Amino acid sequence: MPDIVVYLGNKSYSSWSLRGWLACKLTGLPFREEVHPMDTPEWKPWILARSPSGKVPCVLIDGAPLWESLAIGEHLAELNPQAFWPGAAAARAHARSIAAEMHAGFSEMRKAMWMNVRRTFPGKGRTPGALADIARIEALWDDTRRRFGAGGPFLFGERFGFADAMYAPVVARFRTWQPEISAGSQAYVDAVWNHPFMAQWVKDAMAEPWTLAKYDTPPL
Ligand SMILES: N[C@@H](CCC(=O)N[C@@H](CS)C(=O)NCC(=O)O)C(=O)O
Repeated sequence: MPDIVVYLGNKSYSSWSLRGWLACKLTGLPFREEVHPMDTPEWKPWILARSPSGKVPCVLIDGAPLWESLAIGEHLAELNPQAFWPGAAAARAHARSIAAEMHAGFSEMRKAMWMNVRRTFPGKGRTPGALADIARIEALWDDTRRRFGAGGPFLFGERFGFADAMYAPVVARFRTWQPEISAGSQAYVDAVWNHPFMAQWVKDAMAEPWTLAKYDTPPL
């Protein structure tokens, strides 16, 4: 069994950390986690001593670093392939495409509606760019669920997989900022939010001792 350690930023605020941590959970294997508060004087030396990119998440697997959330998902999938990606080739191609689209995109929404699982800022953050990104995300979720999601509440049906993990921070953002979304999107948000992995992350975030004012202060 490989030895797995994952380095993370604040569970309250670090959306990329959430993706990497969910990938570790999807392996079904035990792993250790180390969380360090971001935006503190000790942060940069701490993460640079552990992550080649100086960013979280970073996974140490048998002593070798693995970083960038998409690479983490692809590599950890080798440990438990059926948990990460759909079995059918066409569904798997689609899952990889939407995971990559999340990794590369939606910068306007990410900037205007940051992740803060402890707070709600309803009605805020609705910049034109954020709303355009949200429209694309809703269309993508709807298309995926219609084509591949029969039989369960997740993007590819019954099982919460790596594509869901990539969108889990968007789910958290939608709960915080509460943009107007369709009933179908809301059902997906609720399913992901209530998944036991997500519930564990949120519980841990609630118990964190750190606060970062810049993420706790909504825009005017
Ligand atoms: N493309 C990276 C993004 C990683 C990233 O931006 N992580 C943020 C936290 S959410 C970070 O480490 N920020 C702290 C810093 O840059 O010092 C991935 O997919 O993992």
